[in-house]
Amino acid sequence: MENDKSNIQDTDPELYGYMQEELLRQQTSLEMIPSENFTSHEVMQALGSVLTNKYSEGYPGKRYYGGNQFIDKIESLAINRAKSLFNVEYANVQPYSGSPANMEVYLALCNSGDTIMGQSLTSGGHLTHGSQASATGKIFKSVQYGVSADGYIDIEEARRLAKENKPKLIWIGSTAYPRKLPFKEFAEIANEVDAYLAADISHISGLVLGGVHESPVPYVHIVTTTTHKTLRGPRGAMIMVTKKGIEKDQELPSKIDKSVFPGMQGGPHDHVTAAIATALLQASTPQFKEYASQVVKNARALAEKLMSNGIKLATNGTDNHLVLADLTPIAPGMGIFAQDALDIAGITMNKNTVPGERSSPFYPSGLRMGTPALTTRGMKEQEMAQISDMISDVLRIISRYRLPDDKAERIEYLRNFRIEIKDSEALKEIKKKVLQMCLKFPLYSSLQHS
Ligand code: DSN
Repeated sequence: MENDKSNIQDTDPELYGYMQEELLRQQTSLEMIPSENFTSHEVMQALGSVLTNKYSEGYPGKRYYGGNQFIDKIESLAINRAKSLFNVEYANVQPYSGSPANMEVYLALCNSGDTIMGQSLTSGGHLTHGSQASATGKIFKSVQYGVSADGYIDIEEARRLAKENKPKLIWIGSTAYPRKLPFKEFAEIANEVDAYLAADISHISGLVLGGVHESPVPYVHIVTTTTHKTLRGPRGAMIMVTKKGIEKDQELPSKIDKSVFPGMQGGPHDHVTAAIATALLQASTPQFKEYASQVVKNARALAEKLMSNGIKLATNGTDNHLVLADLTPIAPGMGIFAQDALDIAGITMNKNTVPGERSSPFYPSGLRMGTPALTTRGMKEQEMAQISDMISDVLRIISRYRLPDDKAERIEYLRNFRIEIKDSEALKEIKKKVLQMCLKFPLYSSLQHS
């Protein structure tokens, strides 16, 4: 066994070098992918701890292996904090991440071939809410609702589809939707067709705990969430059952426990469970409420300045942590050009489909951007306005490029585009401004956190 002083820097310099490069990238760029965040030293201490060594199949007090007396305390702590903070009756903190968590909900409630309903991927929903590209769209009969021309969830379409198809399970929750989620309206729909209603609040769980987005808990039976987005914890997930869920089906907690283990997973990742526990403690503080509130203020400031710079936004703004820019007025399919050029300028975000997409999911016309990570760095409305100007400048620089109609031509055209922008002096100038801003908001002093 290596001694306690051995260090990855000395024993694996190649890997250490890549890790240092990633640290530098995080420190020197503007991280605007709305599902990402910078977690705390405490969370990283838990992740980098001896808890990674243990196997703990089962649940507190009911393990298959010995030696779990302290893991039991850690998992119970995480469960109790989740129950108390979200005000739910039951919590399972073992799901490895969001997609397995959602699959575990299906496994608890549905049989293959059952009808389920969720928001379509192209209108901002998640793959696991029944997309044909996901196992959930193949195993179940999936019905998909969308958004109206104004970008808001089409509640009447969802109601009609639910009545026509009688889904067993309905999802409400999104990955690229800039507005408040209509939990109450979906509760009425689920009630009308006697469906289970699950809210996937992965993107907004930090906003819910911070009191700046309505909680789904009074309206739905089940809540799933990842723990690494606005919640700012480790990469992991939770499944919760509400009082309403227990009233509908007393067996829900035991169905979900069995579905997570042994249904889908093996041993839980105990180091992640500990990190979830400490992230939940942090999310219970007044500072976290301030953080969540600032995330939303920053997204609004970003949206307002982008719109005043002439950029079209889906729904003309935002209620939450993200903004969906619709670049169709420049040209359909501009998302990929914008994502690549912004990357060169040190601004990280992702191309995305927009409501009424005229291009394709591979070459979409939108850009999804968010404020959770920038807000963790301490940036406020003033920086958001400057960043909006930088984004607008990048879009102007690339506005002459057009996605070829001919699919074969696209690869060559994009290759040439990438060569040209790599040397763009205008983009380099923006990158300098990005760097100056990043230096004012330092992030992590090193890779080591214990
Ligand atoms: N990848 C996540 C996101 O970016 O929203 C969803 O799984």
